Amino acid sequence: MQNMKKTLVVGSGISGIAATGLLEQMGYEVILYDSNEKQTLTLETVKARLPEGSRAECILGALPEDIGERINRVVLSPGVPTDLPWILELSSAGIPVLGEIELAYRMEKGTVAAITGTNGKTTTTTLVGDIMKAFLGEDKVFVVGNIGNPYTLEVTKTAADSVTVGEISSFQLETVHSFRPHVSAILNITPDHLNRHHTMENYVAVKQRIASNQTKEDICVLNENDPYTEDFIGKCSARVVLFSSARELRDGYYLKGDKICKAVCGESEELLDIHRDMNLVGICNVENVMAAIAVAEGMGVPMEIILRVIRGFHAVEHRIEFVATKAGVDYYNDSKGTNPDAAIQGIRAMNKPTVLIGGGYDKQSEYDEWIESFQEKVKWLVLIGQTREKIAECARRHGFDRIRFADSFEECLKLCTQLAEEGDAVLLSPACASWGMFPNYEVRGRIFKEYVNGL
Ligand code: UMA
Repeated sequence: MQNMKKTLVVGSGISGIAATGLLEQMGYEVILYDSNEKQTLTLETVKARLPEGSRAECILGALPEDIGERINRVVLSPGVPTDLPWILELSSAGIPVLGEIELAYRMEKGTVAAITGTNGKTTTTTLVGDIMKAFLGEDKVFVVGNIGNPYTLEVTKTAADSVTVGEISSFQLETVHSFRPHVSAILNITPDHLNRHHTMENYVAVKQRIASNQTKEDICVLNENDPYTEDFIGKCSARVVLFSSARELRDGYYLKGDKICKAVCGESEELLDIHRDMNLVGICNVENVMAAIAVAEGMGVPMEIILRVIRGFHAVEHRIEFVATKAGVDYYNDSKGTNPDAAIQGIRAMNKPTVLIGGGYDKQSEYDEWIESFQEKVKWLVLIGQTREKIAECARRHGFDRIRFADSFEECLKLCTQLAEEGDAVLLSPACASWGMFPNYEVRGRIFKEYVNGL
């Protein structure tokens, strides 16, 4: 009887679809469920996302009452809160609830490095991935997780000599149980996702789960200059390796003047000059680079390879890409922010008052969550394109009215330079596709960069 029960996969986004594919490949039967809160899905659209040949049963909306009788396991997508009443009910009925990351990890054959933190995860993960590829070869390294590539999509390709580098969000850490990276890193912890985790204490505890199965044979890289990660130093079960952008360390990686140094028992050596040897800017990127060095060394990569990759590493083009500082204003190109979710990440990455460029082609998106993420950070919203009225109307509904319209991209860029004051940032992260004004987002981003560099 037990064998006839199915796995309930919750969420039909990229994680849920990939998890369904993996489970079916392993011979399990799947019910793919999406509560479809936003009312944007139909059964046909969900079925069209399924891997070819999938026999998964799809359910949208409300779950049938007898669901507990029909399943023996629940696999959650990261975006699904773990404290929904029906999940708690299934869990207290003895049905195991695990996340997509945990499901994949149980099939992992190689070694895992995992990176979490409120900011800098994607840059650090990408950099560690590049370093590992330079060391082991492209086909032996899998870069997965919150970065946008579900772990369940890649894990069957892993082997004893492969390495998986995971960007792991707090959402994903909520549902890991046996996940044990050989090297983990917590880059920093600042208030975020509190609507999901409710308190800062919960959020910090969830981040620390990245190391909860580690032992002294493993390594946990921590930011010595962050109160929450610093507090974890004495409590972490792994061997701790520190980095600091604020002070010299006796052991670990630190910034001294313009140099990134490494110290072992008080003996220190210079590794990099942050201006000459790095193409990334900002102290947060110095921290990301130090963390990446620590993770890669922990994974056994020779320093010479690590430094070579760092020297050639550039920010991902069009993704929160720093362009230049002009008249004290930092300009960022996030032209790849073509939907509200991606554009929310762009706003999150800003740490100063921001003049934001939004609008473009109408993909029938809802802009509420994007506008809510403005909080105190966005000081002006300059709108272009087909969606500008719709976005402006949505912004006003949310109490945001510092809005300006521009009829062309050129007019918009001029307006931004007028509105931005010294110490501000200008961010192109439109939450819309570029079509109608540009052939694609790359062209939009390049025109933005040319304009900024010409200022
Ligand atoms: N859904 C339900 N019930 C719910 C909530 C959602 O059925 O209670 C359904 C939605 O209707 C939707 C689906 O779940 O159809 C979406 O699932 P998801 O939100 O887990 O999204 P995925 O497409 O699977 O993408 C997820 C991550 N999304 C989130 O954590 C919100 C992606 O991170 C990640 O790249 C991907 O898995 C692969 O691992 C995005 C993100 O915004 C980039 N992450 C947050 C961040 O970086 O701050 C944590």
